[in-house]
Amino acid sequence: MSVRQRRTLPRLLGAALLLAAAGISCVGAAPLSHSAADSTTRPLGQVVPVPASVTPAGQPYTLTSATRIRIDEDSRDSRAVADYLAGILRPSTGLSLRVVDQDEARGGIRLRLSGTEKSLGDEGYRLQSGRDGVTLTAHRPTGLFRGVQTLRQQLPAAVEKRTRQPGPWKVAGGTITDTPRYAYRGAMLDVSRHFFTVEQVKRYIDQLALYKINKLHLHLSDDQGWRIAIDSWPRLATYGGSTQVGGGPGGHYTKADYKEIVRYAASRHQEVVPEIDLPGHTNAALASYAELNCDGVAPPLYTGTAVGFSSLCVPKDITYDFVDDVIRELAALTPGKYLHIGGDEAHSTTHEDYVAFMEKVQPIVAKYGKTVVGWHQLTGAVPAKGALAQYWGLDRTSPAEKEQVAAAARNGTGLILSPADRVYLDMKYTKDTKLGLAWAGYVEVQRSYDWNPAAYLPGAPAEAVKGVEAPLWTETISENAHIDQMAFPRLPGVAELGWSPAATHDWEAYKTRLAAQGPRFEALGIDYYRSPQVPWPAAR
Ligand code: NGO
Repeated sequence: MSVRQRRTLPRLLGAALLLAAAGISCVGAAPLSHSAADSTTRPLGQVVPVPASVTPAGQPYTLTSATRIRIDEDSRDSRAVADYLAGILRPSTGLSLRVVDQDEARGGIRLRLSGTEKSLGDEGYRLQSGRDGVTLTAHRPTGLFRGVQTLRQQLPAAVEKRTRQPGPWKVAGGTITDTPRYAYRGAMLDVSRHFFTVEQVKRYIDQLALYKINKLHLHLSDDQGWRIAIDSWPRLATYGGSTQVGGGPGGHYTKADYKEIVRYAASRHQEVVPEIDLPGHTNAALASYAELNCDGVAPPLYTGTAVGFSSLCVPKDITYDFVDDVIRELAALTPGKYLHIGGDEAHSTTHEDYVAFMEKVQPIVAKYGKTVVGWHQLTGAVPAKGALAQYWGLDRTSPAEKEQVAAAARNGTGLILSPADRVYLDMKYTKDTKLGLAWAGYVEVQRSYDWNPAAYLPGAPAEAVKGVEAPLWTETISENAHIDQMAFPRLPGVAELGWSPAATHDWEAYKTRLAAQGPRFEALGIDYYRSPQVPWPAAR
């Protein structure tokens, strides 16, 4: 036993005693026991996000060469989930794991869609595991996909590797029944400040899937770059997308690229929420088309990191032709419900103009069949019926600003919570973090996890909160390794806040479960921040 392990074990046992004392074996994960140190069978429910209900019982299931993945006949959706699961398990286990109709085999891993299990909702699932097999039951295919993430995490971390590993491959026995706390559990990637390729976005989508994130918000335009091809205004992408922070070459998505991102996200049961930031944060557009500027003069492209200096010309008619074209083309690429229109930091737009602009633009979003999302400054105008406001304030945000958002929430505007001093993934962890910004303070792992979305904003009713989102702004982020460092391990904590019942919230228990994700991050090639707040297992 290494010194590190000797230090970790008593902590694990301490946590086990605490959990046992709290008597929470049926809510959240099974209590830890000595077997936590035995990496072959992870105690049932020791996953992130922690499931709503966990009842350990009986023997584990062991995957063998006889294991089949069984699906209901004729269900294309189940087959897609089964193929995805097999794709994860085959390389590391070396097992064939053939996908078969359920009648062709017994036991094994069964993916079962049930029309009668309505209480599982769109995303819930039940996992039953015992000596003879594992059955995942869901009302919808998305529930099967979420259940697969739990199943994956019940297996040893080495299952994530892409080369043959020794095993054994055991799933602890018992029953998990799990549904999400919030319907909106998002992650945002800013592809404007630095451009990220389709492949890079897919890599992030795969990482998000493991933690049951269901919304991928793409920040597609900002002062530094316009990243989506719009046929009626081609220079937006070809010129407005031609650079990025620091002056690199930038880039943009063709419509085919973008459709591929949307398709891939859908295959991971994620909905893409596209954002065109308006009326501020628009220098890339203003630089591309002189006629969008009040003075008719196009500014140069911008590669710095200041905010708040650009604005569309609110009084000009052409502004709304532009917005209509962009939203029409973007909505046509968007199977999802939402279209994000930004609205933050419009410091170069007068208040009157801002209100007038939002009054004209929100109906355009509705005209093309989408629901408005805006940063919470939208509540300074009149949010459209059904709109969501994304709150990105922080502890020191003025009471008046908080109250403006809370009042809108009391009035029916839904909230997505992204408090910058909690869940902005671009904030430094500590003063020593090389990447990131610090305007909202340092955000260590505990701080990003340890808050309650339902009670966060004073005066906002709990029912107004539709979920949480972790934004990753990319002024300082330009590579996969940077995304990894900033998102991991904070992102899984935000995912847990969005998914798991409030009753399971407990930093002490969470940090132990998070620690167990360390080897999984490594197996997946995620270069995460080794926060000293988390009792990571000793490297093997
Ligand atoms: C702010 C600003 C962004 C920055 C980000 C950096 C919002 C909503 N607007 O968040 O333009 O990139 O901070 O942390």
